[in-house]
Amino acid sequence: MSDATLEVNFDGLIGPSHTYAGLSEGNFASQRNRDSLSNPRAAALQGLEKMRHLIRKGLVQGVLPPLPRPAMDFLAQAGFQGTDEDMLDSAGRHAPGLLRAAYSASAMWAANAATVSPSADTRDGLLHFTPANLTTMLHRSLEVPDTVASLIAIFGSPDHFVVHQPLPGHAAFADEGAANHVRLCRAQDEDGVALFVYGRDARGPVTGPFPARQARLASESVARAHGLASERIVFARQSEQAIAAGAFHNDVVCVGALNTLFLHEQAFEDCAGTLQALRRACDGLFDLRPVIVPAAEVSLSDAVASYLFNSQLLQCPGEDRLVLLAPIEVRDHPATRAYCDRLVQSNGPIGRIDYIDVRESMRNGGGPACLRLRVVMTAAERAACHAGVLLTEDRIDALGDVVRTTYRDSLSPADLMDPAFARDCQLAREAVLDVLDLAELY
Ligand code: SUG
Repeated sequence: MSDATLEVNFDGLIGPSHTYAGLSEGNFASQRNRDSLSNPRAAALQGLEKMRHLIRKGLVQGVLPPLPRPAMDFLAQAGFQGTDEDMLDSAGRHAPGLLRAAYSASAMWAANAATVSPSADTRDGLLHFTPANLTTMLHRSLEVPDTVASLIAIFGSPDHFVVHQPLPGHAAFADEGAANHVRLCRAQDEDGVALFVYGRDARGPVTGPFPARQARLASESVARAHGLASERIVFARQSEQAIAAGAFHNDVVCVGALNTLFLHEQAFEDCAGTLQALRRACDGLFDLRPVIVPAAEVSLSDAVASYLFNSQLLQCPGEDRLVLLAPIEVRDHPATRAYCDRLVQSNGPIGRIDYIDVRESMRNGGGPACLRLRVVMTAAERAACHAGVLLTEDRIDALGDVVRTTYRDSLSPADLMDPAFARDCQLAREAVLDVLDLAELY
């Protein structure tokens, strides 16, 4: 194993109840595909092939398990009583929206699981996680306790890791995790600069048509808890225009890696001011390399439709320029395809685009970057985390076998009424946990 400090991508394994339930206001894909048929088996296999792709590039790849669904505790809190079957039946008849939320597989979008600060950046030299409270969307808020349990099971060693409590579950602290955070640096083991992007101030008026999911107070609280140096932090406001165009998270219009920030010119309320603040924060460490995509070349609407920026920006061994791992929708969209062809021909920091099929997730508004939580880890930290979640191709094959034998290949929200499905979901998840040596999470 390499002794270098590396970025490890932990992808959320797509769960057996992946559905198009139309649960996310302001997420156009989720709204557009509401009630269409999903294919959980294909979804999970697409996710696994993305993980395999990174391993074959020589990167370290991790996985986070799906959460227990249906969330029976939530249905009990919502007042349903009796056996599990009674509760599911009654929820389906009287509150189908709650049943959809209870079955949501939205934890697959691991970029929303937590905000992560590597040990190179924190005052105490430990690797910090703050699990996101996800207060804005009901179905996403249900992820929190089980995500905390997964993170503790994987990053439990107190000599290396701190898993904080989520922020208070109030709108003033609304937090969507790493989807609104970018870490920039010269090399992974050196001091970094943290860009925190928020959609609204705690008490700010609601002006746009859709919820701004990240509150400034949340970003500030996470930076404080992680012990980041104040001169190495920038807080930037996401543009209202971007949110209104369907960029419900900043990672739909911006992605960064090392000293490169790839962004749409309308990503921030004040693009020039944000870049100036970032240059100041990077001063003495490295030169920032922004790659700004003009609206005249790719409109916000093209960016949201294709998910150009919801790509993974990867430093691959043996390659001197970064690789953009983009969804195939970028290749199939004329404006973004043309832009990407020009991008790689230019002399900029991005040298290649790889296209990947994560269509099932895309149809719910989740691209390659949504599916992964980035954790920059030293060799000692990799050795201290739970080994079962660090993937080899053999383990991916084993997960693929579980998916092929236990996941359905067709699911509609109406199928959630089938009481047998709850048991199928539980058995599938337990088989996944066995492969990852995480039976303690049963
Ligand atoms: O929170 N979709 C997710 C997509 C999250 C994408 N993540 C990042 N951009 N990092 C969301 O809106 C839709 C579920 C449904 O409608 O069934 C959903 O939750």
